[in-house]
Amino acid sequence: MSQATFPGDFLWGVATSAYQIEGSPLEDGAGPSNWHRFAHEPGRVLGGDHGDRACDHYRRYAGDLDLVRELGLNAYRFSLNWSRIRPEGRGRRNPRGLDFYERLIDAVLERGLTPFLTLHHWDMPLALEEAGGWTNPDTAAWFADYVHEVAGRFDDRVPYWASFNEPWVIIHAGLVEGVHPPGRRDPAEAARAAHGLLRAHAQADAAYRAVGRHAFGIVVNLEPKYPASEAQADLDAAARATAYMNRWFLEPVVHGRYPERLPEVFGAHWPDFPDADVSALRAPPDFIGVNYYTRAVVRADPAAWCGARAVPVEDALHTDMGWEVYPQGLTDTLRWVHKHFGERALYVTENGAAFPDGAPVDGRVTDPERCAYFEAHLAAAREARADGVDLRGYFAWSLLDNFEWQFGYARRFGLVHVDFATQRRTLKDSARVYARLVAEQGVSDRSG
Ligand code: IFM
Repeated sequence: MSQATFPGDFLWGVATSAYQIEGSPLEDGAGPSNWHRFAHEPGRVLGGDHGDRACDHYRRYAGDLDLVRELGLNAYRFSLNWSRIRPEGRGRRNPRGLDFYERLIDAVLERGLTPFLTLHHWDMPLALEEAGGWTNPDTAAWFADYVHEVAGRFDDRVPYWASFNEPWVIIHAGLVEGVHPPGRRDPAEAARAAHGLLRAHAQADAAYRAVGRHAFGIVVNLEPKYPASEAQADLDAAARATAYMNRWFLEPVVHGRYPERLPEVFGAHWPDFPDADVSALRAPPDFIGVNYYTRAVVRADPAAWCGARAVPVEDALHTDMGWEVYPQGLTDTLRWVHKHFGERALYVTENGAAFPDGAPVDGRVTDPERCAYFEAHLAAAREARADGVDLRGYFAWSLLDNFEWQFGYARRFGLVHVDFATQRRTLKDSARVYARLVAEQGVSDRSG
């Protein structure tokens, strides 16, 4: 890919999230989050890992942002830990939490980077989870109150605001699979919690717009579902899986309705939401952030969730997460969002791959699969733009190797290798490749 095909004001960045990199979760008056407690429960996270230290970004953020700058990028996506700002999630404020994010945002700006802020990337104040989490009807207002406060403080410096990162994962992993907090398997509770989360998005949208003047949107993880055959049963299975994973959050937010096939997925567990409650979920975002990693090929199977079973794709490269590398899926996904959810600004807010990198040798980490991954996915993004998709930015996941949730530190997604014992950072080859691909596009920073 040698020709410039992205405009000069395209955002080229890396993405991170608070619990995965910050460490120091209780520092400076912060309250515990649900993830803090969950990770400390025996058996929840591989190897008993937790985010107490993580990448120590809470202290090392300046050096980490220097790396982003050194790579020639012009944007940085990160999230706030709500529990630093409101230790109990509501009521009492903790000014030192806001001060940390002020230092962080100013450091982002000082390096000519555009801040892209996520308000909720999975870590919820523990007190709120204990009060019922997203199923508590008051949680939406508490979230909106927190959003109002941080928007009032930072909107003069932050042009991009995302309410949630991957709401589907919050609900599916937390309440269907039970592998994230609150760690239960209860489909009826999942449907109610998703509804509460969507109410929170709508209320946060209103709270933001009362004080903010910039772009407010949402970030979803999308995985195109391809039917394993043209048989009607497989086509239906793919449609159900699409409704569940790809439409569940976008349809209410953009169109004020649930996907037609969603009640079919939940069967008797689907609550009878009044029409007015569902249409009130509509809060059209200024942008949609798309997190893309892989695809699924599905076959009808009445015994499987959604009546759809993912079939393994042989002869394809798979990452350390077991995810097939399938760049065409990114083009297809961006086209699909553009077609079904309107001509609004899209950002690839996450894209990347975990591979079992070795330790640095002579200051170098060779990760050819990840280099190839980024080359192919940037080409796929370019193809979507050529088709008329209004794609305005791309963020690689992730800047640093970090705490990969239930897999702890055993899955490495970073462009930068982290030695967790010494906290030494080493650029991987993929960081240099990504930097070169971006440089070829003629990137411009905030100053020019
Ligand atoms: O690490 C996660 C991130 O927090 C959300 N999106 C997917 C990434 C890789 O699993």
